Amino acid sequence: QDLTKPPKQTRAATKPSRPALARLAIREEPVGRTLPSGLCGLSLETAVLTAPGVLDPRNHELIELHKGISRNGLLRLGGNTSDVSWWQGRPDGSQPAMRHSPTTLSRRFFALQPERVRALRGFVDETGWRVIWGLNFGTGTPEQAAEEAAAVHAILGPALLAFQIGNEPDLFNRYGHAMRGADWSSSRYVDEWTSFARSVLTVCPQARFWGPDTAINDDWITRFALEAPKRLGAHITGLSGHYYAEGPPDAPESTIEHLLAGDPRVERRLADLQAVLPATGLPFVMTEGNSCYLGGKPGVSDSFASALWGADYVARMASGGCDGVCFHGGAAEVEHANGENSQGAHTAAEHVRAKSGAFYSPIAGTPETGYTARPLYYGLQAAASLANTSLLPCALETGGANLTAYAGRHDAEITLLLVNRDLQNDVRLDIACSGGPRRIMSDRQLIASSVHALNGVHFRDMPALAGQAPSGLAVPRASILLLTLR
Ligand code: BDP
Repeated sequence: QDLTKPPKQTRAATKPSRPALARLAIREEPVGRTLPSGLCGLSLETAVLTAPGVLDPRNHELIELHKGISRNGLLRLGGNTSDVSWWQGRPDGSQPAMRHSPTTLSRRFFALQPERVRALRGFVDETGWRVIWGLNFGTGTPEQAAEEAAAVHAILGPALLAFQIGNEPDLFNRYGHAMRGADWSSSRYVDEWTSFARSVLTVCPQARFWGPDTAINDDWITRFALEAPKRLGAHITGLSGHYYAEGPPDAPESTIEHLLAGDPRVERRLADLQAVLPATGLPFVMTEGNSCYLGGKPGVSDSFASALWGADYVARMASGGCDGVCFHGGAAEVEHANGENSQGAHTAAEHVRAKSGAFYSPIAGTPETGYTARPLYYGLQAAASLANTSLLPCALETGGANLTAYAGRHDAEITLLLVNRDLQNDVRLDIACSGGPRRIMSDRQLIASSVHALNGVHFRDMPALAGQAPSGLAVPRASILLLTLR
């Protein structure tokens, strides 16, 4: 893809209409919390560690792509394959007796070799990122978790932020993981989780834990947030959950229009978090998620729409109190199967097919093919421009368009992220700041030839606007505008 050429505009095909007139009022006081520098992160299947050369200090292309998102982001290793992985630490390399056979998640177990974790250490040291490591809670034992944790802790050293124990434990009764049947509940989970964590602490007394890494049940997050610190005290250093905007891929509503319309579940989740987070004093990160589960939907998850969705999603979560979002991806080479189609049937083959495309991954490729940034990647870069800023209250009159605005201040500068997810309406925007008139320092658009574009997504600088007052700004339909004001 040639990022130097502007994309061909296909908009002429649609009827020209008057732009929606929008107005944004930014209050410069009170200044909200400062967003972490690692606001945008990535998440990978644990099983990616079985592929040589991926998370490796010699994988320069992948390292640079990570640095292009953040200089100190969060790389979460987990997913369903973390619950079917085992630590290959015995002198003879043999597999310990697992607590349960792989069930609907995978047809096999994945062996984790110490040398791959050493390569991971080299990789994250190059990127400046830190790791959240998921231990096997699904099919492993507390003793196995302890052995793996001690080894991983020793190898990763300061690059290890925390362990998680179990991926999406609120769905374990669906997967049929060891003895988690119909009576599986958040209280049973917290009890079992505690015995795993205590087992880890006997061999790794400095271990830190995040959790609960749940899929959909926010009441499990609340329970974990209240209970786990009571039991493990300062060893609990963060809270986590997952979110997929759509899915499965074959559901009729897994569309671009639906993705961009906004999701009331996000608002509900933020409200649930607000009720519990302040009292815990712990950071909260969406450690996994993406546009559409089961590997994403082609034409949606890999299109420019995913960039518009992803940028808005990160900023919305951040402005609601979330400290970071890790987008799931990679793992094109990982064979694993889970989940159901819209009829509730397991579709292992479909999932494997989806996985080989890994449609939602912000970064596509393998060490052999090389790597490319997918449209979503640019959406993360756009959202990451709010990192290290302190959020300012915004009052937005959208003029009827599906426009969102987020403002963050850093010293004397205000960074603005404006996301026009509207597929029909261009926007003309006037901005007023409570502290007095401000001028545009820089102005970049994230655009593509159409919301369906699979490549050609690029930032376009608009130097002509520098020094101007922020009024009458064009925010075309399906585009992002990034401004700095001074
Ligand atoms: C999530 C799992 C992850 C899968 C993803 C998907 O945690 O391992 O890869 O779904 O279905 O629920 O794409």
